Amino acid sequence: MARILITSAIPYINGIKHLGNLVGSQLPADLHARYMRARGHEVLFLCATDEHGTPAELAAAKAGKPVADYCAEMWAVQKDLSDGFRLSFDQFGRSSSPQNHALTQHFAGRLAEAGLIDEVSERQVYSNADGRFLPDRYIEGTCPNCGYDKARGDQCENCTKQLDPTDLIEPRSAVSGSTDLEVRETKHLYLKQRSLRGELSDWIDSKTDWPVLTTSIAKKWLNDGDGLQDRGITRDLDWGIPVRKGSEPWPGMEDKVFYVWFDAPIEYIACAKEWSDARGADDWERWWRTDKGADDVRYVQFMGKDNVPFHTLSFPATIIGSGEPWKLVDYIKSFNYLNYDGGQFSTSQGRGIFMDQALEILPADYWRWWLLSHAPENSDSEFTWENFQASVNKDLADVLGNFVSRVTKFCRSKFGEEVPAGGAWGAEEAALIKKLQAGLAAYEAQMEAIEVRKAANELRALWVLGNEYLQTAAPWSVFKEDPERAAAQIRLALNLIRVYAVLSAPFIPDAAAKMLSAMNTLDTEWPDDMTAALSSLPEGHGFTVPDVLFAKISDEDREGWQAKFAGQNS
Ligand code: B3M
Ligand code: ZN
Repeated sequence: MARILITSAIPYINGIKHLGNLVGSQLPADLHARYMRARGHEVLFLCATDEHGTPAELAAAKAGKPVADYCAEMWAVQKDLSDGFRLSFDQFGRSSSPQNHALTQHFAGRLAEAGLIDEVSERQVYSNADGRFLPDRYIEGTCPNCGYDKARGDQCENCTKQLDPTDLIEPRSAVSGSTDLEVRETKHLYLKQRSLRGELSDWIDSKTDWPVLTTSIAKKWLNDGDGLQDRGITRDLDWGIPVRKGSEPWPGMEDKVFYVWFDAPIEYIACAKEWSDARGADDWERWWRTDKGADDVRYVQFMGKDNVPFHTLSFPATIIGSGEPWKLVDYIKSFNYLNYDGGQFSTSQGRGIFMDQALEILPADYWRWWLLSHAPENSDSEFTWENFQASVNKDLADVLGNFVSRVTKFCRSKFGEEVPAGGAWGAEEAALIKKLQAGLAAYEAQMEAIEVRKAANELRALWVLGNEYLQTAAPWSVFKEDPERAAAQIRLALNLIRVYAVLSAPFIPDAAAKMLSAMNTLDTEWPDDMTAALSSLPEGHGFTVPDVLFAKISDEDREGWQAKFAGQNS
């Protein structure tokens, strides 16, 4: 048994996330957490809301609320939606927590002591029309790297290059659109990332098992010459973590806060402390400090590709630079983008399906299955309503749902609602078990490797084996001549429902729970030995026929949703 620390990129507080955000971090992280728990490992699965920065300030202003109140409300909304999608976080924290304030200030103090912080007088963009300094992401303009005309001052969405606002060509205020911008003097702290280049480079080179998407982005920014710049880690804002050197004031920095990308990843650590504090325990350091037991933790992070530079360079620079024995990430699983029906999902334009809307239409499992089985791993992928309908109807309703329904209903009508006795398994069953055992090994291999789509394919293949068996064994015909033989076949099939529930739970936890409850069992033991697992429900064990597991999506429904979402997006 191993200990596995899992974090998902922490979603911004402002607004409800769309399905593209969900499949790019939280959902696959949940899949991994559920699988690892099912295999008996000790898992700590953390996520939080990312509450600082201008987006939060502006969203609160728009809602006419104090920013702290706005964040508290939106945290509750996001928490509710995570629960709705069955994201099994051990803690859903907040980057505005006192724990994160203290840890962020602690790291800044350590970095200063290590000589890794420069105080730099810099010229920053001030908007006369808006009467304020403009934070990076509220300046828009043309990317000097790729020419994209809606690049933000912190990063170009199009080519992922991290930017400084003064790099932008033809900058304008994203708040008001005003181009009446001037540059004023202000003092800021810079993290001297460049002096950590060697260490970061060696560390990344040692990660030979990382996905190509992760290492290619990391190396691109590390080796690009201008890739690893010293980074400003403070901002002229009201809302955020006040700049302090540990618990001491930082002279000259009184009105400033840390940059949101400095404190957000530190929340991964603070979140463990929130989890520990909430339970009145003191066990968070065994997950995070290598001098306190975390040296045998495996730490896996999940994120969209645009977040990779911050997790392969900036956050490790904070950790390494602190000179303290904090745990560094072992594996970074990153994702491409999910597109929506011929374009991009967009929060600002309200384009696509958002988490709340999705759950209003259909239960979480339908979405979980489609999203995970189409995770944008090797390239961007696309949501279309046709594809969604086809996947749900075929994989979930026709293959898995139908198996469960046929087996339980047939048994009820011929043998009653208990696992039938009599008969024996023969060559057909032996052949099936052999195939199931091999299929299970393939499924496990993909789950261990966090190959999400491939794992979904292997799981589907396991479901198909059950259907094929049922089709060829045909207990409904056999029953007429040889009821004992039919009983043996159905005994296996009922047991296979329990096995499917256990194997499928990481993908579709609600359906899995329904299947287990219909089989009247709490036995969630992993079917390491298929033969034994298929006898776990004994003869005479009672069960019930479950309600329809997955309803098919009709053409009418699909067209209705298509129109509803198209209208909203136009
Ligand atoms: N909130 C960006 C995002 O949600 C950012 C991630 C922070 S991870 C420390 O994509
Ligand atoms: Zn660009």
